[in-house]
Parts: sequence; structure tokens; C-alpha cells
Amino acid sequence: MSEDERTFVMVKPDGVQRGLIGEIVSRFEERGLKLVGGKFMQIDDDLAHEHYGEHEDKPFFDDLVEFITSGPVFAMVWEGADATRQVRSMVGETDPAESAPGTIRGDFGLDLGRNVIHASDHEDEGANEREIDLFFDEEELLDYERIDAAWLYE
Ligand code: IDP
Repeated sequence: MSEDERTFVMVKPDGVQRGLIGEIVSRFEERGLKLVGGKFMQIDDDLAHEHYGEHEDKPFFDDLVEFITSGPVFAMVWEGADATRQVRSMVGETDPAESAPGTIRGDFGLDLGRNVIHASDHEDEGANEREIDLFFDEEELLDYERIDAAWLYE
């Protein structure tokens, strides 16, 4: 299993407004994942349409675009073994009401339309790379060793 798999994660406007950036970053850091990119930014209409394009025909699409463009988000790239699947398991189900306690959505959310965080879908092949490319330029992703790397992997 590749230890340099990268995945895209974003604290949504509700998570930013509720002061959850630090808590969320801590969870991934403590798990042993490596932060290789981070950007505090405002998503514009075009980027929102591109990022959520697969949901264009859904009844909630307009509300979703309005919400995700409504305030700053914190976009990140995390790296580690099986990163996409591991991050999704830490995030929980799409609906916070269905998410187990201990997951980010299960601990911090109650409503489907305010679920705090986005993470690339591990069941959608290549979604992680597509989303990283959409939000980050290659030179914004940094290559370095975590000092505890030797203790994180056998
Ligand atoms: P995901 O964020 O868990 O990958 P997706 O199915 O890709 O889930 O949906 C993208 C986002 O759209 C969700 O995180 C949620 O904010 C919103 N969403 C999904 N389904 C609904 C719905 O039925 N009503 C309102 N919002 C929804």
C-alpha cells in the first residue's frame, strides 16, 4: 500500500464559522496523516459548479452552491497510506444523523445540508486526484518528511 496517497479535504463554511478548523486538522495530524497543502479561500460560483457538477440535476444543487460559496472554506491535501478511504471513515456518512459518534460529522453535525466537511469519495476512482487538481497547483503541494514517520509505518 502506497504511503504517499493524497486526498482532498475541505472544512466547509459552517465548520469555519463554528471554529472547527483546528479540531479537524488535529484529528488528521494525530492519526498520522501528513498535511501537504492548505488554503484558506472563498469558493466562487464557477469552482462550486465544477466541484459539485455531479449533483447538477439534484433538487438540492442550488442550495448547495449557495452554501459552499457563502463564506470561507479551508481546503487541504492530506497524505498517507490509504489516505482517501481512511479520511472518509474519519469523516462519517454524508448525513451527520447517520454518522457514528467519533466521526467528524457524527460529533459535530446534525443536518445533511450542514455537514461541516468535504472529503474525496474513495469509491469514486480518481476523485482525490481530480479534486486536488481543481483546488491546488502542483507547486502548492509540499514534499517533506514528518519527523515521526519511522514510528508511523512498520
Ligand atoms: P459527500 O459530501 O459525503 O461526498 P455527496 O453525495 O457527494 O456527499 O453530496 C455532496 C454534498 O451535498 C453533501 O456533503 C451534502 O452537503 C449535500 N447533500 C447531499 N445530499 C443532499 C440532500 O439530499 N439534501 C441536501 N443536501 C445534500
